[in-house]
Amino acid sequence: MSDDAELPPESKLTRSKQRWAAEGKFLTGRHVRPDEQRLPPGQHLVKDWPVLDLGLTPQIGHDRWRLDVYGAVAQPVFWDWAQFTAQPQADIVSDIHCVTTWSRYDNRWQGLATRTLLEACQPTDQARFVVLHSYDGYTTNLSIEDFAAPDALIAHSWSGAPLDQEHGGPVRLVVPHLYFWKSAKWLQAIEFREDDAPGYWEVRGYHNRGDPWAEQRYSSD
Ligand SMILES: Nc1nc2c(c(=O)[nH]1)N[C@H]1C(S)=C(S)[C@@H](COP(=O)(O)O)O[C@H]1N2
Ligand SMILES: [Mo]
Repeated sequence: MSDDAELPPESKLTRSKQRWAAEGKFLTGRHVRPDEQRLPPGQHLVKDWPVLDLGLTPQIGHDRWRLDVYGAVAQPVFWDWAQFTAQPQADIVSDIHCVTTWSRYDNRWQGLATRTLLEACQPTDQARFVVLHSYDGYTTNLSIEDFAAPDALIAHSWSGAPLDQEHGGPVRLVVPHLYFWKSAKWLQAIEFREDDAPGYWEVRGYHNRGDPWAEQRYSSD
């Protein structure tokens, strides 16, 4: 018998998970970051929660709301509200860092961890990027590793109550380790892609990745 036979089985999914884990440990530094480094460079702390968007606030009732997950996935997902809320729930506390320089600590979110979604939709080996599509026409792009960060989630609640419409309710993405423009409000669809497709702000001068710790604010940074 060769040595190979002794190894546990590997699959596309376990390989992807290993890739996410290897990336993720460098991305979600919050718990290993000393307190005095909790605030990224150039940011200031706020207690309130500012509203920032394109100025359109889509009114999407639970009856009309759908989440479509498609593209480079083995199992496309089309959930209505009942199906979405029946999925395993995550409860995550994280900080917000907006590129306009405000940060807000200790936001408590509930929803579906992006890792749980990845298990459901099974991205193909070729899937490398994710584009979020919102009900207001907004889009934003992420690498699949950033999307899969252990503290990223598709949130329906904040501070124990349904997410306000102005903050993206019924459902928004939350990706705490990147600037907040990556956290799409009024989420409608998640598209998995083999190639990158810069979104609304990414084609208007903002950084393609947006890591607040590296101050990746603008395309030239
Ligand atoms: N659908 C959608 N999502 C969006 C935006 C938007 O205009 N439309 N703006 C982004 C930007 S620039 C920021 S800073 C945050 C603001 O979220 P908040 O209004 O809940 O603070 O949402 C992000 N997500
Ligand atoms: Mo923003």
